[in-house]
Amino acid sequence: MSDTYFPNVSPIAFEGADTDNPLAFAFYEADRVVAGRSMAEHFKFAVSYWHSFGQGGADPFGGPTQLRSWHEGGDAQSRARRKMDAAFEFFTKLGVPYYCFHDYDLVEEGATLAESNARLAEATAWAKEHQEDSGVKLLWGTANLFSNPRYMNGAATNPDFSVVARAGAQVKSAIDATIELGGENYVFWGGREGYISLLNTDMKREQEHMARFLGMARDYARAQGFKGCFFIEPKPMEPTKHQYDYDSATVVGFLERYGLANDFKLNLEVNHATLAGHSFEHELQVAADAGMLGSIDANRGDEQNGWDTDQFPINSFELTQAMMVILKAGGLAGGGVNFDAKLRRNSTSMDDLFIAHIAGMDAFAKALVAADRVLSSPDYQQILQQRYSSFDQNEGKAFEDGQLQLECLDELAQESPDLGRQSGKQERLEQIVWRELMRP
Ligand code: XUL
Ligand code: CO
Repeated sequence: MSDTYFPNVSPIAFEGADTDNPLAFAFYEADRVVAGRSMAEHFKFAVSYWHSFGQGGADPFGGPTQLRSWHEGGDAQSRARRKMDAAFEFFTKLGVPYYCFHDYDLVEEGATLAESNARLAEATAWAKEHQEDSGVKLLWGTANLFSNPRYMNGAATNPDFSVVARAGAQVKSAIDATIELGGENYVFWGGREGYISLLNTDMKREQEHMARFLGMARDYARAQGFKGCFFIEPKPMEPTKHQYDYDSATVVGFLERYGLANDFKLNLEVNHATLAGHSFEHELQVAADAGMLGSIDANRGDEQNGWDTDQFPINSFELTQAMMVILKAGGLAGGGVNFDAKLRRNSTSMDDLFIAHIAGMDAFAKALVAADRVLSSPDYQQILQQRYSSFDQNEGKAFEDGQLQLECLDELAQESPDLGRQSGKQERLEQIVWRELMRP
């Protein structure tokens, strides 16, 4: 293992709940079996290339603060090479099995499409070697269809066909790179796919273009032998005022409407859910109920503002409720847990990057154990079973089976005694979740 970029950090070990060592896991134990699978298998943790190795710390009022040696000196490909060496040293020391990238995280975009493609092909070859040496795998690849000014009016939904074609070329190369690296999934996040003003927007036509574009990408990848899943990552806004992939329910409807539901699932991000006015577990549940719960982008927002702050996840009470949905759904379909999270602007030291990921992995591990205990708790099961029990027999069952007409409901209501006001037991359920989380 190389020791060039993080010389003061040894491979991160599990030390147990009593550890005082910030560079050790307190709860995440890769091989520990919970609900029939190891923690490593449940989560398939991935580090995001962009937040962790890109130019970090910039905000609308000032430039980057997290200055790293791989951002400086040499030509573009030498910077890309050093960045990748640093990234794989980090993945290996942290002990994560996966990483995720956009095409132009691996390399800087060139002056022409041909130059960008050549750079990407070269970096793909380096990544392949690194993957073979380290055993780290690619959870998903994607194309950055939002940073370049050419995408200011959208990529797949741009009103100018020449931009749509350019976006297609970029997706083709990003799919090629993903396949070459054995990527298990391919992601579409449409940050510029939406509108700023309806006055200049033909929404129906743009959405049809988006569906056509996604179908073409799917057909190309399948023809190249790609067996993985395609994920759409919903987000309601930011950077565009209104994005077409608003939330889980919107995307499920879109995929079904355009015949894409067999190949596409959802990649759900915590802070995107909260921007849409939903809890994360709501978004997970909508996807799970549609059989489309594919992957998650782990992070958290800030309770006091409405931005996509992409902070590292730390709230195990909320994560427990998310893990309950994931466990009940039988796990993530093909995906994993990608830390789409960034350090705060003033967290500038190298160990901050390790600590942020370690704390996030620990928070998930604690939540998984608690979620499994809640789901197996007789009290929890009984409260839920009891709540819907009137549909398990007699007229309630006949209603579910479609055997009653509205007149029957009228008759039953006439005969029925006083209507039940059965407690929803929310506080008791929260107590169960909290106690299971606190239990050692
Ligand atoms: C942006 C976001 C993206 C996607 C990949 O909010 O989440 O980084 O995850 O394009
Ligand atoms: Co994301």
